[in-house]
Amino acid sequence: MQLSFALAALLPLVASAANIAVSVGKSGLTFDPTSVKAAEGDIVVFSFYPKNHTVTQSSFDKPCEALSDTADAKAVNSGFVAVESADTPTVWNWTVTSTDPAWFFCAQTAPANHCMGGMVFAVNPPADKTIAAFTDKAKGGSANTTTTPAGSSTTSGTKTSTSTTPSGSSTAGAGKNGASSLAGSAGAAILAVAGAVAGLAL
Ligand SMILES: [Cu+2]
Repeated sequence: MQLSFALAALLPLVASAANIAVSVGKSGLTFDPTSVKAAEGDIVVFSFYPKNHTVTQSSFDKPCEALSDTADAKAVNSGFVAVESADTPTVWNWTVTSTDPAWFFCAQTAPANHCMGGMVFAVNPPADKTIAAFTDKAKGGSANTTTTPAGSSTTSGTKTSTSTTPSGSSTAGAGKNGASSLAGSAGAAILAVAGAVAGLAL
């Protein structure tokens, strides 16, 4: 009787220290999940995926700026964790010391700024400071005008194709228009040339 009573009293204690799994950079520039609820004593088990990310504590107001150590607490920072293969993620644990909200970002900035790409994470975000709001702030970053979560990597990728495609298609269009108006004024040779140009452009 007494023993079972003691066990029943212990069970909630045992159950309360949880391991919370979070993957870092597993599918793009993301923490997954983007936020968790954690109790004091819980362990957040971060699994780092390629290529090179961090878990760095920041603040709600400045998502992409590392928090400084205070007299009370050391700011949480995994440092850069370089990982070769997605088959062997590197695991890093952080034990939650308080139920207060804690905000994190990835400090990688090359070749793209991961934080401004939305790579942020929160523990116990309160109702008035959601992870969505935190992510928006991160994406706004220091340059509010550059919206893109897709960031610089996608932009540079698209730049090449967009600069070639419009110039190519507009040349072809001009060639065709020119061809039809020239055909009206009977320039057969020029029409052939225009056709060839249009053909080349296409
Ligand atoms: Cu990252």
